[in-house]
Amino acid sequence: MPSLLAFFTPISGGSPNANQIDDLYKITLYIALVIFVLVEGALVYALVRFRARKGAVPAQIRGNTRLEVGCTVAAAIILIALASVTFAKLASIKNPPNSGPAGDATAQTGGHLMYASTERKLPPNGKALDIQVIGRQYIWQYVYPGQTESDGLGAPLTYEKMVVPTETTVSLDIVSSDVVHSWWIPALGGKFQAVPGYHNYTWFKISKPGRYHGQCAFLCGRGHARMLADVEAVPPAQFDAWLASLKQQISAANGAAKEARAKLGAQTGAGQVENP
Ligand SMILES: [Cu+2]
Repeated sequence: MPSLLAFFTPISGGSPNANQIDDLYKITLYIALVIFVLVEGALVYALVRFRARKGAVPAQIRGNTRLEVGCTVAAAIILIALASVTFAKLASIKNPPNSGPAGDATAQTGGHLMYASTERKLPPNGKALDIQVIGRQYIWQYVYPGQTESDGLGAPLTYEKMVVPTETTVSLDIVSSDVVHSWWIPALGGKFQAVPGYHNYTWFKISKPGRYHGQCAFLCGRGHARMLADVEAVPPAQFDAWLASLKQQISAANGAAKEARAKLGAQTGAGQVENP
């Protein structure tokens, strides 16, 4: 039975906000199931019990105030209950919690303490790992904190696969470089659009190492189907080592590019080379 119900409810298990969304669906589903059984049961009972017999004249009933008021009040009570549960859970879906004690201490601040705004919700202590998600036709790009160059450029970045530390609250800043895309890793929470010129924010916090799949959820052009996304959660120490090696690779590539530009500049004159 649980697996059958899971078919009707969202994927969850990756992050607390995804779990809360799943809980809300389940509560609504259980209430709807009870109503479904009651209504369909009454219908089937009436069909069998009062099935037409030759020459039978059905009872002529015109209105039943008590029944009508009762149905309206019951529906209103259900509606109020669903709304109350939704609003009670909304805060824990929108507002991220602090990172756990085992969370990534260095990554949490990302070199700076962030400030919450009306759009961007942050954990109570203001510390989260800040990753920018950029939608591009047709690939997801992720920019991690920490520049490799003194001029503020050369931030570590990856495509398609995002690597994050476990037990750490990750705050996502979702943007687009071209058209509207939609960021969605079902097990890690709700869907967020990447809209050119706007910032949308969401978060997740993964407790155990693992891999979570998703893909662009908004038709963005002919390569849309290839726009896959993966989030891999690794222990904080492993994340730090991974980020350090990524920075090293980017630094080395920047150094090599600088050298190549200088060499080309010496041959053709610096004015001929782009970005001398
Ligand atoms: Cu797309």
